[in-house]
Amino acid sequence: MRTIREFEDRVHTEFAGEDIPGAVHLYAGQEAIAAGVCSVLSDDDYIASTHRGHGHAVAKGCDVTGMMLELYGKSGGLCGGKGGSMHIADFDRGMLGANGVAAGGVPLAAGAALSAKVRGTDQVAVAFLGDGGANQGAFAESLVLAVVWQLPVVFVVEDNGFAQATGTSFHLAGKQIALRGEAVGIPSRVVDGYDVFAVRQAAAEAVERARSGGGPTLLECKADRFYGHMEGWDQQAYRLESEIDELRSSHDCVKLFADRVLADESLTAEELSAVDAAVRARIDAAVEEARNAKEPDISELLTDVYASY
Ligand SMILES: Cc1ncc(C[n+]2csc(CCOP(=O)(O)OP(=O)(O)O)c2C)c(N)n1
Ligand SMILES: [Mg+2]
Repeated sequence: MRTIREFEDRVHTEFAGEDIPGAVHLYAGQEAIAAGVCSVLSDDDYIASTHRGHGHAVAKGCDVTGMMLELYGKSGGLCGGKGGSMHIADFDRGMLGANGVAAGGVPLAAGAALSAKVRGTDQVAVAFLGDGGANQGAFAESLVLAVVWQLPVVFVVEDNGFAQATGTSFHLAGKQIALRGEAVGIPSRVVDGYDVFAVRQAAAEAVERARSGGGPTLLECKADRFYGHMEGWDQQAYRLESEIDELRSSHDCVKLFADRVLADESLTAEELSAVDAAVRARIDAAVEEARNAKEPDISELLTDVYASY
């Protein structure tokens, strides 16, 4: 969670300096969801991510320097510097890709789960999507196929209260998204997305169900984002500054984690500070390397564009 937060805070600053090209959506505030879910996955398991995908990639174990190089569009980035923020993928880590299409990763995860089932492995696939993405037809279709084929898949809806500037009070049909899973017989529940322990426990049950042949689960994790929808674009006229202040002061998953582990004495303040320092150094080094790296060579312009079979 600290690595994701530091990565995102730093990208926010660097983006303002106009060093980073393209569209960038920050995940800060929602870290407990990616960290809690991915903490119960192995490298062999799959995730399919969203346009707000940095947190999922970090939590699945993608190299942060490779990610930073990718955001800067530099050679040596995880996708050769040609994908940028919204197309980070790393198959070695089972990270099937960020996705510019809302809910675009959902059928990909269902497909990966089908592949695992057909091949007879015990791999699990997780589909991350937003509350807005939950209105896409591909989500409804994937829920049905996951039930019919009893796929080893977990649908993780990240309800951050908004789809761009549109609040869930405007775009949500029905009382909650989890009911859409229940409607087709998928065990579904709402989870506090600020509480990494709650997310981890819910994800562990869901992954165990999927791995042992019990089929799909839907988790609706609620946590608002700290920044606007997208860097350099969103004035956030749709929410009050006091709401953002309240979010950052009372619903910060990193602080809530620290409060809890200090209170139960499972970690000391010194240990937490050491993590902070190590993370800062790691992200500093990643930014430094990304700034100084070369852009992809012109000879690479057409490589990786089409797959050859
Ligand atoms: C199919 C499709 N329709 C519209 C868009 C434009 N768009 C980009 S992000 C977004 C909102 C997504 O909201 P949500 O799924 O809640 O994710 P969040 O941004 O809140 O993480 C929309 C409508 C898109 N990328 N893909
Ligand atoms: Mg949303």
